[in-house]
Amino acid sequence: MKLYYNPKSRAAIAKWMLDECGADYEIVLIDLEKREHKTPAFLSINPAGKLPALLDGHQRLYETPAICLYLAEKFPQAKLAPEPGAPGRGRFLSLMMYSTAQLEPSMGDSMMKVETHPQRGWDDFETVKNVIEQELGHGPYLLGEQFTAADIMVGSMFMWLRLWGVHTGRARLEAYIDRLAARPAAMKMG
Ligand SMILES: N[C@@H](CCC(=O)N[C@@H](CS)C(=O)NCC(=O)O)C(=O)O
Repeated sequence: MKLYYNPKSRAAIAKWMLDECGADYEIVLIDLEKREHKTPAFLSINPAGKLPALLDGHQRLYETPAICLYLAEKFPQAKLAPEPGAPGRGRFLSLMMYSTAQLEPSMGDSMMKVETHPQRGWDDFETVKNVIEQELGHGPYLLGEQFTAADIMVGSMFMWLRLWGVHTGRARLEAYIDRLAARPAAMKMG
């Protein structure tokens, strides 16, 4: 497998997932300043011209949650997703999508200090934090004792926030981020 990567990009999330899977993979470093992500060769892998992208034989993948779901299926022994039909599977899939459909844009609005318009499909960041806190419950992870790809997708957003010096203002979320950051394979950014 080849991961198209730059440490200052969301590809760090896909790398975290690969490392939690114990996968054997090659890094293809993409220089964003040189716009290597807009070359015909890269666009033939991800037509959107964005990182991350993953190549696995003839399979090409883009969009971080799709990459994480693919890897969770490919490495079932890593137990990074509840199996189809297992309790928690529906909540797991929902959280995977929620991470990019609501958490990420609401965090973006908050960072850029722009008003959130819920008719666009996501709520303001405080409301989204309420949802994540509720889903986390007493944890330690979103699915209880089982660490999953949903923690990678959701947790990585809060880890970026922390890197930018912003705290959630929620003790339970901060303790959750500490727990994730302490994992040996945890996302390394920048
Ligand atoms: N929704 C996409 C977002 C990908 C994305 O925006 N990647 C950024 C890096 S973090 C990128 O490649 N930006 C370069 C560009 O858009 O030109 C995902 O999760 O994979």
